[in-house]
Amino acid sequence: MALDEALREKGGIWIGAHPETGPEEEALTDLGGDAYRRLGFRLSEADRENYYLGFANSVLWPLSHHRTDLVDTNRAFTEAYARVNRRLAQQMAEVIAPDDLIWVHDYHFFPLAQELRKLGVTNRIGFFLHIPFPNITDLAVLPDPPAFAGWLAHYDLVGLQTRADVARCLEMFRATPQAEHLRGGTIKFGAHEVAIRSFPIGISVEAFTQAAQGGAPALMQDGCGDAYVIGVDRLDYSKGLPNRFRAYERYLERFGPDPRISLVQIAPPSREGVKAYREITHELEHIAGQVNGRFGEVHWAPIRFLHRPVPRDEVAGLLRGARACLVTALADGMNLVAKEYVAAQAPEDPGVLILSRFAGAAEDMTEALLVNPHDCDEVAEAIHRALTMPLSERRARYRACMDVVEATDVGDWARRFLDRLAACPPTLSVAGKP
Ligand code: GDG
Repeated sequence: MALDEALREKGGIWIGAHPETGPEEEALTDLGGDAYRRLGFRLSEADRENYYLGFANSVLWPLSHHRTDLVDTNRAFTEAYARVNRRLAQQMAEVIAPDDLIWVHDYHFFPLAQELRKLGVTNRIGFFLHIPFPNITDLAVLPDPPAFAGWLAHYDLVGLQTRADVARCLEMFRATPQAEHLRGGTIKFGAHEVAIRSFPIGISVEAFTQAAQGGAPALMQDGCGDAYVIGVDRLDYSKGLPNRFRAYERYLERFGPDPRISLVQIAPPSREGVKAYREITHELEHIAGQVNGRFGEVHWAPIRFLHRPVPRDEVAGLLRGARACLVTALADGMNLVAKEYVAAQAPEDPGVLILSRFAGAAEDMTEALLVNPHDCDEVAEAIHRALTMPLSERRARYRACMDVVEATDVGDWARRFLDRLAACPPTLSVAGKP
């Protein structure tokens, strides 16, 4: 979605995982596409387990979200991660033209530039990390911690979500003997230079604002009270959903249950092949049941928990209708829901964004109600404050947040990244190649 606009505008090839697993194939498969070529690389069932659910989502994801207790070290995961990246590099090398810019996305592909360089690829290669940059002490859980800096050093441009992420990345390079700091955030690693910069991602503002104008869908029209607070998250332990439900319980305890107000939580299933994700689903069902049993009425449930995907236009409409939005992530690269909620609001009567200090979005959206998501009382007070906030303050906070949303529109974000990548000095030769 984020890249569709850029590819339509500039042309190019999109390469991503084939939607179905199957036997490994020699070459990338054509997936069709009208405005630009889409190519798929096929993962085997074992690769899906060991590479995707394994190293990517049971090692790199928890490591980057400060949950090293959930990291599952397993030799088969490590081996699959290296092999899949090597194979993808070989398949990409067959389709890359000499002047192509290559833009790699996310933690599934950290070693891709290094593998491409080994094959003699000298194109400019950029990388964007959608999730938080890990704390350097946490990198010690990797099977080969020093290799991590080497993976990044083979890119020309590394884009991160926030200035805090850039600081953590530079701290890692500072502790890497082969890395030399040049001016600004540029690192020299052997003969190669890599620039580290923040590029806070955003949403397609106009499209989302339009989608929201349909208003709250049929879902809300029957049996629900007048007002609701909303949460929309992939069901992931990093999103802080149990603490959100507990904070809502604290709100009910402290400010009294009001059958005209509910919490609507949309949380579609995610990565259910990983144990930690199955466990958090049970935990949430348990808390919602407890809170509803304790405070609910025959005609009213304080927490409405939808554990299934909802169509995008309905999500947009529901966000528009909500008096407040709760984003209580314990760690989050950016959090697009925070931006979508603001973009969905009616400017003359906007709702209030309650935003975790640990979401990347909080670095710039400082006029949201910023909270520590671990502190149930603070979140409960923020809910009360949001629901009783005077219109003039709601409008002022909305305007300030909307300025940030507009300044980070995803179309401009992609243009800025690609322009910066194109301006990187050329890689004249790579290790082992003339
Ligand atoms: C990663 C980083 C970073 C959610 N439920 C439904 C639904 N959604 C949509 C939301 C939003 C998207 O999914 C979630 O985006 P987030 O940014 O909140 O989180 P991640 O999926 O973890 O994304 C994150 C992002 O990459 C971009 O760089 O911000 O930090 O973790 O758009 O609206 N959409 C529909 N139905 C649902 O039920 N249609």
